[in-house]
Amino acid sequence: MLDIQTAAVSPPPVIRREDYRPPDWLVPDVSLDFRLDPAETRVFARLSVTRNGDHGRPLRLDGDGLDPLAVRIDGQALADSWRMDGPALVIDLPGDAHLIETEVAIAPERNTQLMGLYASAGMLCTQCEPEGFRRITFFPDRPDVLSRYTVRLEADEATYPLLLSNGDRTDGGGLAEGRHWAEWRDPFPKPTYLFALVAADLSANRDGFTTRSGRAVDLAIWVKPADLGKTEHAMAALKAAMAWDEQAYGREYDLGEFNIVAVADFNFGAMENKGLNIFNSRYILADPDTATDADYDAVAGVVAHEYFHNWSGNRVTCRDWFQLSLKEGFTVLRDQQFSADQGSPAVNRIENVRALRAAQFPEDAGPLAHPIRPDAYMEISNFYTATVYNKGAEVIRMLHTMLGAQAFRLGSDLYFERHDGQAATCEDFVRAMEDASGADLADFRLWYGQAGTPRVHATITHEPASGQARLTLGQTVPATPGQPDKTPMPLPLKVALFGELTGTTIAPEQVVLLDGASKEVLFEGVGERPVLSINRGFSAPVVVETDRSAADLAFLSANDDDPFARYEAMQQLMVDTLVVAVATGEADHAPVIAAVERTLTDPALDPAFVAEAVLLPSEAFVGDQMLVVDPPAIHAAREALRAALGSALEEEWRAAYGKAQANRYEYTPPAKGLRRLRTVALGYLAAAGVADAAALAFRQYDEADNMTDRQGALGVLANGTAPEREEALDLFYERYRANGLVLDKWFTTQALSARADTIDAVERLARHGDFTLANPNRIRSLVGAFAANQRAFHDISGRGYRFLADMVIAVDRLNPSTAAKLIPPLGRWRRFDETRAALMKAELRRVLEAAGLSKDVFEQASKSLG
Ligand code: B3K
Ligand code: ZN
Repeated sequence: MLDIQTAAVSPPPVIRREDYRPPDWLVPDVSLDFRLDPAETRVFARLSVTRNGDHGRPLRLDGDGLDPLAVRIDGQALADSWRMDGPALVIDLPGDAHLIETEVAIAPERNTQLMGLYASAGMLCTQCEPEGFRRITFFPDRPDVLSRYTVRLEADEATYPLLLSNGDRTDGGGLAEGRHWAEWRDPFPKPTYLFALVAADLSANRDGFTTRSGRAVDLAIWVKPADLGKTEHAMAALKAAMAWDEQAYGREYDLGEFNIVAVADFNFGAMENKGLNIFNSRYILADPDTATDADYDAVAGVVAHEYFHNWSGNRVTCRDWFQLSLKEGFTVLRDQQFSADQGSPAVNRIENVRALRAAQFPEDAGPLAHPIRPDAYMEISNFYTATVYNKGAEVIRMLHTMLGAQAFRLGSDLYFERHDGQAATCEDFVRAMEDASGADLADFRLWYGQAGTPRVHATITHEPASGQARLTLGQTVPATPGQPDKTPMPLPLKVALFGELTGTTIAPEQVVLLDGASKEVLFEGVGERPVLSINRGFSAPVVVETDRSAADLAFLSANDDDPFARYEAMQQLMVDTLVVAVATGEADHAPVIAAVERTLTDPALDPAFVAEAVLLPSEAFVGDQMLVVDPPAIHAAREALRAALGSALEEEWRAAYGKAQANRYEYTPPAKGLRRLRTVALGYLAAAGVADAAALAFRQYDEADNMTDRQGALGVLANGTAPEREEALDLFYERYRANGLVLDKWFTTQALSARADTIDAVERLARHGDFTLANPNRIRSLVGAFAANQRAFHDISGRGYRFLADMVIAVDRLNPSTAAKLIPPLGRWRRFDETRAALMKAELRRVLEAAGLSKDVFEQASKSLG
């Protein structure tokens, strides 16, 4: 039988931040004893509980689908003292300290939600954040109850030779009937969401790290024996992250062991359980034949992210789930800083901003908008969002910019020192920054409570006679659901001025703090007309509107000394051109062609930067700039500009392609940059329709000695109709059909195709023998990718919407949190024409009518309908 959620007959209750109350009971110590078996695992729990404060309330232990097989209070089975209140176990306790023992039975192999203890490819593993622990045993399952854990694991030795939990292994041995056991102790008090166990038959890549104070740490990355050769990159990233956190934040590792386990079935990227990180295998396994350069970067970024949580999340955790950005926003910033230090900071920043604009800006502009510290939720799993993570990181990055690196570091030191071992709040973080720097951050706190992307309007005027230039800034924060009126928020804008005639810097970069609705900045001694460079490095997560001409943008794209600003000017030029093209059916491509040519042929530029700068903004991003999104018109306008760029610069693309082609595979930043540029150039040649495009792409596919080139060529072929397309797709499938992670790429490439018949292909692929709803990566590879393909998803027939809704309903029966993540594209109906909007709303209604809907999907679908 499947593990099916119960129906949300009446709307689920709303949990509010303002209702926070400290826990009634604490659990300083817990011991857990697991008799592990996929069909039936017995869990024996011993909780030492203490009354917290002066009250007479009972002990309430959260449970989800658990039946108490035994309950003992101080060793006695007192049947009158406890009762079930819905899924929770409630115990009346006379004194202030008691020992509670419970026993439950759970069935990991029937756990399709992948929350709690579940089975994946022959192993048993856990996922507890945010509220999975209550599916394992009765406990106050909230992040502000911190306990010291002793965990005993017992299992069949042949099936599960490896038994892992948090902390350090303290004991273990053999038992009768082929069973064995291990004991683990974690000396650091932690909340339930950081608990983990693994029982498996895996091999380890072992290594070591000595912390700067001399602690020797045994490192191990556990994977299936066949995958051992794909763990070197993750191990190198882990050691680099450990060293980086010591140097950049003064944070050292604190246990004798650090284990990472890779699993194939996982609801998201990875999990920072204390001393035992559990990973989606796609963020661990990498070798040149199966992982692209982007995959390598993601592996390093996620390994570092989870490691950094050891301080920002584990040593200092969250008081309640409304504070999620306290650990996630800060840890994303830390992993971004790490990645920037490892490679090209400019390209890294461009990638961060592109991700923010693709995922967070639409969220902030739609029905699911929420502040980085939300005020209310039905299901907290729905709030692991780009807003909490990526905008959360941008907010802390602004603090870094405003306070300066030194004061920021003093603030983070104070935060860690003050709150070590505590469950803290976002307010605690801001106060530590304030106390360490002496800055007044009273108004800055608005960023935690207000949703919506601020719009900054900037104009510059110049009086040649007086030599004065005046920068006028204005700010508005749009209304969002539940927040009709907003207050302007302080935001740091990095600004510089360049001379139009001489190309020189008139005013070097300065940070202008826009700390109200408007501001004026005066520049003296400005002889020639200044060109404004603003929000350099993307110093604030805002939309900047300027009246800069195409000529000014082209000038900045060639002359700005901030690489991000240079990229941004080019993007703006491209967006402006495309918006005009969509509105009028025609546009002057010449300024974009000239700017791209200059960038492409500038020998001083890093190819990795060039590859980013010459790429057109996505169809979705162009849509975000329009009041009513017209997907076919955007597609046509963008394809026309791509074709024009391809033809006009054919020689230059061929030259860039040829230069990159000579590059032999190695994993270094210059080699990566050349590979990226190579496929970008190939894409433009194909867009131009040059006669040999498909042959070139097929040759690249065929001769590739790495996945970046191979997948790049396949992606270019997949957009077209040449016979090489089917040949390459078939070859790819045959070569990689046994490798789930690579097969995901095969599904994604087809789902992202620009062809008009992509919806047919996607419907067919959903019936393919390798498509399964049991694996979240596979669902995302087809359904998630397809919903991001603006033209195909928004096909006027409504088939795309119907397909997505069907998938949501089917996935929800197995895995509600993964189903709920598929919904947001349907919630964007307000931005589309009446026909599409009606079709999208009809599908949202159909989802809401499905029997047995989870609260995860109910919350997202009902809010999306508005
Ligand atoms: N903290 C986990 C995310 C858990 C998501 C639960 N729905 C991974 C991370 O952000 O590092
Ligand atoms: Zn995280």
